[in-house]
Amino acid sequence: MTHGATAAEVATALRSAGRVILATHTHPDGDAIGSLVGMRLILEAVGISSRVFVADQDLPLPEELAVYDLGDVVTEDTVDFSDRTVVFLDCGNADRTPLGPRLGEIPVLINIDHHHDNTRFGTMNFVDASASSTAEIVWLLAKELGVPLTPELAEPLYVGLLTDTGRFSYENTTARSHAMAAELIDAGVDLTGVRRRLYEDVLPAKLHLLRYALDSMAIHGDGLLVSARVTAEDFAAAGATEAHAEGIIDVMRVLRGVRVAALARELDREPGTFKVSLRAADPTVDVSAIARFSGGGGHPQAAGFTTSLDDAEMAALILAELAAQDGAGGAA
Ligand SMILES: [Mn+2]
Repeated sequence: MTHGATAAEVATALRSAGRVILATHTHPDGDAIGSLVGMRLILEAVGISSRVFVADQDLPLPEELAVYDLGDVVTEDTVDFSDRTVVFLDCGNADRTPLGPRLGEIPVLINIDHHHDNTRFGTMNFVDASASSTAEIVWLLAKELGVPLTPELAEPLYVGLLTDTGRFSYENTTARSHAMAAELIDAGVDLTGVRRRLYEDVLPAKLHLLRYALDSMAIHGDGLLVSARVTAEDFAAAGATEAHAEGIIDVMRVLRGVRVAALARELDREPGTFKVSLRAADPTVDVSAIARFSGGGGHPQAAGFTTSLDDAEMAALILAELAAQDGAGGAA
């Protein structure tokens, strides 16, 4: 069965699941962790115990996400799929998990996600591209399963919602997202605590890295594209890690006239290779199509890919893809 499942069908499958493993994509973000933690609590509330899979390379989690209880985490070495139901959350395709080559061993694989280009790799797929976040879908499933929102459940779901909507500023933010936020806040989310942990308490390394990024900033295509890149050397000089790059692109995407922002970060383990984040500042642009052209993926408004191109080559490629989208009937 690979048809799109309904929320009721997913709820039924979850209720009847015996032993559950919850998994997400590599480099888990706020939505990935918020959805895992939320789903674990929801299953617990209906009497189903689950264990969370996190790839070895992703541990330890970034400190702002490590505060949530994932229970006794399983990794590549300890995971056992026999007669398990595996629930993937926020994972658009099998390449985004180290479990990819082993998915065939999984008897029941429930794929719950909001990426519009999700490859439907589950035996049951619940993909709602109109949801701002996977956390939004998990919140809907909590209702479907009759699980009340506790402060403990509400907070991780709020973190998923807040981070995937860029604090309610991206195009994926809807009335339903705000309605969800209102319910979660009523349920007791510590708004001040979440805001401080995720967006304040900033270490100098983060602002130093921002400085290096802005120093490298270049504007291309008569102002349509803004790019910046931080090298491994910049990371070292700033005393920064990958997590400190979070948010830099949001500083860039607000430039007047810009349609796409691109931030490239050199991978520490692969000198000369850059992980590029793309953001659309124009809702008619689909940056996920640009990312897919280069072997990546994501959402229409936020996507990414990996490249060894230099800044000028990368800019030329992005501008060419942008022109191709306009030519294909997109807005001018
Ligand atoms: Mn997400």
